[in-house]
Amino acid sequence: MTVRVGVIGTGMIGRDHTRRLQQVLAGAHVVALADYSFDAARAAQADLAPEATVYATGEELIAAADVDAILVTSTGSTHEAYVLAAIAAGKPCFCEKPLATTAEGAKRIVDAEVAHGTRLVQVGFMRRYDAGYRMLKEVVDTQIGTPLMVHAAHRNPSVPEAYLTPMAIHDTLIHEIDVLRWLLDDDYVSAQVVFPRASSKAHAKLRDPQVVLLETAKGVRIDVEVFVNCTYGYDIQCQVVGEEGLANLPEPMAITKRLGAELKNDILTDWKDRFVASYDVELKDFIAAAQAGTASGPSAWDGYVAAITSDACVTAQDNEGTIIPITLPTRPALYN
Ligand code: NAD
Ligand code: ISE
Repeated sequence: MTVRVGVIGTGMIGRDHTRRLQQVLAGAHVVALADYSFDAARAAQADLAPEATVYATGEELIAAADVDAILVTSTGSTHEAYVLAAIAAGKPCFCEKPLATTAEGAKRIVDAEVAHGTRLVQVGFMRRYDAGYRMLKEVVDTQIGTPLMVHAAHRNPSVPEAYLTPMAIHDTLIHEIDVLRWLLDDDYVSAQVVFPRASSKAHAKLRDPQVVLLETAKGVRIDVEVFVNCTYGYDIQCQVVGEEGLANLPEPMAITKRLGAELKNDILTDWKDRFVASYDVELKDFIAAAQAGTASGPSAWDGYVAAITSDACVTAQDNEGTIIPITLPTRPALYN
């Protein structure tokens, strides 16, 4: 069965996912598009999905009889309402991160899905599908002994002026929040943030870099450097230290050059290139589950836990050095 998909939000990643569904992956076809900017939706239609219908609102798209499944790739603050509408319509829904911009909003989605009784939501935490993280998890699970510590870094070459201090958590660290929980099969119990000497590229509304310290229920200590104006490239690092050894996330494949009396490798600069394959695999997973009328992969519960953890980290930013406890509610059976 070919899944007929409606895409809400045809900005950068909405267009990229539409391209994937239309040109790369089998089993799905984009039949509907909507964006707050009608011109943006029309442009995506012209460039990527000429046969799709453009709807004036996301709500109309969700209600359309010929739309089987929904992709929510609009601005983060709009996700909650669209995901709730998709659940109410009983349609599988892939939602880019964040699931919602508040923990309360994410909880409303969990409650709605639990009331529906089966999974319909997949959150766009694509790193769980990355071949490097999967190899790392296999080694952590089987070879290096009990994990004790994680040292990680999330570095972007630069960010726009509108990117502010809390976005380092909600927009950027959120990937580590999810993937490290998955990697360690653990949950967080506290967060703390400290700010090193500021980069000259930081400004009044953006403290950069920052170091987030997380502690897990099993006692693992995690430090993540978030440095969003690191200048030199897009660089994701992750090292897990276990009782008997340590394991590093592999570097992306790159040609080693001996050139001009130097030995060098290029470093990627764009997150789209770094995780290009994992975006394909996450959507393949979404299509396969949607064909059966359900969802798999990162769940609404994972989105909710990420939102609770993000909120604690933002509180920790506002109270530099203070350890902020993280308490999770009981996980509903649907997510076991
Ligand atoms: P973008 O600004 O390029 O696109 C967002 C689009 O949403 C715009 O076209 C805008 O007009 C539209 N929009 C705004 N309000 C809307 C509404 N109420 N209804 C319908 N459309 C609306 O942003 P982007 O970079 O494509 O990011 C979109 C989402 O994807 C964000 O939540 C972001 O965090 C997430 N994202 C995830 C990753 C990842 O690595 N998984 C990467 C980038 C972005
Ligand atoms: C962006 O929104 C993403 O999700 C990227 O994966 C992340 O690396 C970047 O920091 C975010 O701004």
